Amino acid sequence: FFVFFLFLSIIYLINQQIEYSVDTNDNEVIRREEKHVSSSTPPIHGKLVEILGRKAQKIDWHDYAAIARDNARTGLGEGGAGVEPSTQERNSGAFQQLYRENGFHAFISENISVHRSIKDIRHPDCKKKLYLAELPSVSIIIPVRNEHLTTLLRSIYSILNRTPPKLLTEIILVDDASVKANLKSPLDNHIANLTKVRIIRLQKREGLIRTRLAGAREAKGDVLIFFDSHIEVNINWLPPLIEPIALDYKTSVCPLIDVIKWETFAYVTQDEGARGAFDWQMYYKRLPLLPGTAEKPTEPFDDPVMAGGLFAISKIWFWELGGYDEGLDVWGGEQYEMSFKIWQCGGRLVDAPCSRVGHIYRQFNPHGGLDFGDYLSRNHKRVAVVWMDEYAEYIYKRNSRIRHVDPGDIKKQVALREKLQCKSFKWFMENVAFDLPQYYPPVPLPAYAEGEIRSTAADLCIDTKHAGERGTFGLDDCVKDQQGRSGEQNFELSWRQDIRPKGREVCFDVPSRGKRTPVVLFNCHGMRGNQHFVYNPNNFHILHVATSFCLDCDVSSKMIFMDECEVEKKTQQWKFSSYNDT
Ligand code: UD2
Ligand code: MN
Repeated sequence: FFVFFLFLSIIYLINQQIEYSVDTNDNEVIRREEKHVSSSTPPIHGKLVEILGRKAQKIDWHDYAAIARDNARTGLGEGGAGVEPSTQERNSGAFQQLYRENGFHAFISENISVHRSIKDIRHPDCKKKLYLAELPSVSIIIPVRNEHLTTLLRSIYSILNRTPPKLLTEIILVDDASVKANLKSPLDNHIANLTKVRIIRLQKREGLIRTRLAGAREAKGDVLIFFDSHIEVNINWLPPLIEPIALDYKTSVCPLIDVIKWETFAYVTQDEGARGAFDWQMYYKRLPLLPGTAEKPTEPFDDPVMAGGLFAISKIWFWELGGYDEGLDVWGGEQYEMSFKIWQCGGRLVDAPCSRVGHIYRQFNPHGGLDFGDYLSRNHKRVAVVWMDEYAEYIYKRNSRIRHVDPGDIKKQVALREKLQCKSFKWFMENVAFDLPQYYPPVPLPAYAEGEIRSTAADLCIDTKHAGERGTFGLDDCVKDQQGRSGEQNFELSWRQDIRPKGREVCFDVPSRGKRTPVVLFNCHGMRGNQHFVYNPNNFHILHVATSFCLDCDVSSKMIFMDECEVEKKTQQWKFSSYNDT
């Protein structure tokens, strides 16, 4: 018995010993995390955890010498000013060629220093903010497909000039098999002088998602930051972006995205932030900030969906989440995949308003990608099937291409969701994107009125003739058969109380109040304002609520405009094909 007791005691002591050694190990958290990381990922730095253990001393991270150098700069485009092309430049073949290749006026980039200064447009309170003295190191990953050289170089120098060197491990450019003739060797020559910048070249085109993955696999920093290849970072952008990650490695952070205008390269604000979302056709959308956010202008706020291009994530967390789905091709959908899995699998996504990064929004997508077929529908299908549960049906209802496209092999993604015990999409909709259905209802609500809008003053109908944004329009002969003619006379007074050509995302918009003010088409914002109309079936008026003016017309010139309402005026009386008064 004694021997048996001794044996039990020894077993007990050994157990205690093991537990004790685990409990007191400084790297305990890291060890636990390491277990989740696949063996193909690089070794992990212990730094994130070191920081958590230390007293959180905060410091002012501003580089005042760099700010002074920026302020002293003079020249074209400095201070983030826009540069207008001369008429001669604008008419040149090179100017137009560069626009076609890039979807922005890359020609302007040649006239601006790659070291230019930008304007500090942060909220004034950001200038006083302190951040943790110990922050993790970062690897910045930039996919590059046929980028314009000086625009790319400006992205790189803006980072090198405005990032604390001790936090910047490296900038990794990943060239997605670019085919631009004058890109490769000038880029190599430049980079040869920059110790922290390196380039990985892919043998064949992989699309931006696998290109980012290739960079992430090589990254040595604690935090991965993904950027597009046409950005400029603003003053002190990095500390606010990574502090939330130092505090909780499962928090991922987006900067506020400013606009570098595609026409002039002017650096301007978009607004003071919004919360990212989507509609049920999978278009990226923005929701207003929640009440209370504006009162704390320097504090990170929850963001349901990232825009996609610019964000920071702990390297450990990125690989725990399996990185990106490698089955996503070319462009698009990855912002949903990453956002949904961050939230559903126990993380958090925030926007840090004191971290601002400018981005050139292109006028069109110059990447092509025809070899990949309908990659966007396939990407959306993969995301919907893996992450959206029963809500995927709302997507399929709106877009049958997504319903019918084959998502390919999704076993790995499904297994990951299972392994991490990720929450349902219902949870995401109820807890994170809880106000989304208010703006983008999953089940479409009925329109107030539909069909043609016929004037009672003459046998004429409103016809937008497929005009684009900012387009004006007027009256034309009513189309008897909607299929037979080239006009666009089929409208909807939607449940949002805006008027739009059926199936399109442009709305009647009245930007000002005054006699005979024109009506233009504008991207629908769904926020009423300038796009808010109501129909009165008793006097047949179409009333613009904000101006209290009525839709009016001139029969001989076939023009339409807004004017003071007059009850008996025939030119202000309109009939929809159908009106739903419930
Ligand atoms: C937005 C995102 C972008 C990405 C995309 C959806 C922002 C500011 N930008 O589109 O990052 O999330 O939505 O997927 O949120 N590229 C390649 N290979 C390709 C195509 C593109 O490497 O086949 C590179 C390209 O050089 C650029 C980046 O990927 O650096 C993003 O492409 P983009 O700038 O054309 O996308 P964008 O801004 O329209
Ligand atoms: Mn971009």
